[in-house]
Amino acid sequence: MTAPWYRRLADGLSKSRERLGGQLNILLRRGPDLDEEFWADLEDVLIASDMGVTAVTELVGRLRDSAARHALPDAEAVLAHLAEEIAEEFVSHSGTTDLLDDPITLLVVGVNGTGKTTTVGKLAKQAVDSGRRVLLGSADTFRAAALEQLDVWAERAGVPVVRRDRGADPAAVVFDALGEARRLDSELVLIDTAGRLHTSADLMRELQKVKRVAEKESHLPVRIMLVMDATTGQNGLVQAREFDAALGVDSIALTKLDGTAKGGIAVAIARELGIPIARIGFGEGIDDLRPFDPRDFSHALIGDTER
Ligand SMILES: Nc1nc2c(ncn2[C@@H]2O[C@H](COP(=O)(O)OP(=O)(O)OP(=O)(O)O)[C@@H](O)[C@H]2O)c(=O)[nH]1
Ligand SMILES: [Mg+2]
Repeated sequence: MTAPWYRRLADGLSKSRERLGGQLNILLRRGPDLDEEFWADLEDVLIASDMGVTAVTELVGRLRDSAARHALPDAEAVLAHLAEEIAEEFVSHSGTTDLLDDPITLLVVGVNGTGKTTTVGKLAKQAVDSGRRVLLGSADTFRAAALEQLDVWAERAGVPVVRRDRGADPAAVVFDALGEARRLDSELVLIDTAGRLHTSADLMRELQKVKRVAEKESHLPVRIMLVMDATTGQNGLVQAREFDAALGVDSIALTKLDGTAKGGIAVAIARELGIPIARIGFGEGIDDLRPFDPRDFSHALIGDTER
């Protein structure tokens, strides 16, 4: 029987699944032969899903080796094994992370509009529901509606939120929030930050200052989560490298997977950045943010509707 949450994941990835699964079916219908054309076309289909040339070359190489050893006799056998090889890219290059299970202060960063505030809200609600003491800090003092937006999520989750007026120094909000977190003995502190372009040196310096203050004031270990919009595709990798160079990114939340047919970008993230994906977002609802499981994700991505 298929678990309801897997159904939801598969639904969330339906654009990718329809595209990728459809193209793989076309490959299958051409017949069982594992000739050069089959391997070349398989590579093309996977590269078109934004997995990245390096990852695709690697995983198709492993499938070819298996076929040469007669472990995979025909096209159907190769495609049946494909999800496991995709999962292996995550396992061997980035692994997964359970950092959100630990007591931490999490700085949530990323370029404009990737889904930071929404992700903070969903994480807060989920953590509260599992019985943890959560505190939010609103270090986006730049955007007019940011404070109200976080307040709505805080209310929904029933958690305190520390804020200052618009235009205040984000590092000062973090200072206040972490003082309050100590007082309340919070187990998870989520700090929402303003969206910024990775190319803006001033704004990246501002984040470095926020991190320094957090490390000084937090009673919990400080970790950085980068929120990436999956619809940005390969450009997201460039952004991620800059954030990583400036701050050291511990984990990634990959959002808006429901809005793209190129969900393979998750594979490129693992292979090319080596940073584990902690959460995936595939919708606007509170349940549409989930821990990342390489095998479930890979199966949902290429078209298995049951698991
Ligand atoms: N479809 C879909 N929409 C999402 C997802 N995550 C976030 N969104 C939407 O994306 C929009 C932007 O989300 P925000 O959370 O405000 O993004 P942000 O990164 O905080 O934006 P800034 O603070 O302006 O940089 C909102 O309309 C969200 O509902 C997702 O996984 N899927
Ligand atoms: Mg925001």
